[in-house]
Amino acid sequence: MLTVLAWLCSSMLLSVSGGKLPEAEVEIDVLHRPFLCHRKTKYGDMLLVHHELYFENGTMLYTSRTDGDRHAMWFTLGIMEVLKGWDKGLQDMCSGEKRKLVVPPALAYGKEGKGKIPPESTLTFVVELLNIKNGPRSHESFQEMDLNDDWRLSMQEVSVYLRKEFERHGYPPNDTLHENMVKDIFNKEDANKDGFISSREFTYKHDEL
Ligand SMILES: *[C@@H]1O[C@H](CO)[C@@H](O)[C@H](O)[C@H]1NC(C)=O
Ligand SMILES: *[C@@H]1O[C@H](CO)[C@@H](O)[C@H](O)[C@H]1NC(C)=O
Ligand SMILES: [Ca+2]
Ligand SMILES: [Ca+2]
Repeated sequence: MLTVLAWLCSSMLLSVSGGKLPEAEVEIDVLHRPFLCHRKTKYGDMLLVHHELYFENGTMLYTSRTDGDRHAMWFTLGIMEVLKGWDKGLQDMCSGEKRKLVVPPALAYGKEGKGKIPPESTLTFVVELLNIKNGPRSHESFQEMDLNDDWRLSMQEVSVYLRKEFERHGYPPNDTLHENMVKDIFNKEDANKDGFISSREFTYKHDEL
């Protein structure tokens, strides 16, 4: 349930604001490139990854592989759902590819640090990309949701889509939950309150990275 909620909420409901990014760069080292590459990641795509996190001194702080594959994570690229260093460092990547990213503090946890991560830490991530999907804000997703092709989404269409997504992820449908989510989505996304989400309202806005 958490995965689906995170997936829907973060990607459908997130609105992004923010200013210019600092000049800092991510150092990218490709550790493995698969032989076949049908598609490369771009902003707005959903990525499924495994990752490890190391301090500058080489100590590992985190690995998503502790319980087999359970902690692989989906996120949307380019909308600051993850560290800026990831948004910058995981573009043009193939499924099956593995990268080492050296992320300066300005693109990670900055002057503050976070939890066990001290202030001004440069972090090293080893990220393996397992899967790529069309982002929820893509043209393809809109078309998939817009069942009657009138270029706007009704509450009914969003509801049908939610139900399908839940089923696809192996969760039983829950009308109460879906109704609440639809309401929430329309509150945030139906900017002109005409009861429909237009393709313009749907298309997510992100700052230039
Ligand atoms: C490596 O750096 C981290 C963060 O500064 C620190 O917590 C850890 O104790 C260090 N490990 C070693 C072996 O020095
Ligand atoms: C359905 O969702 C509602 C609201 O989130 C929750 O309170 C309820 O327990 C759920 N019902 C089932 C059968 O999972
Ligand atoms: Ca429609
Ligand atoms: Ca509208």
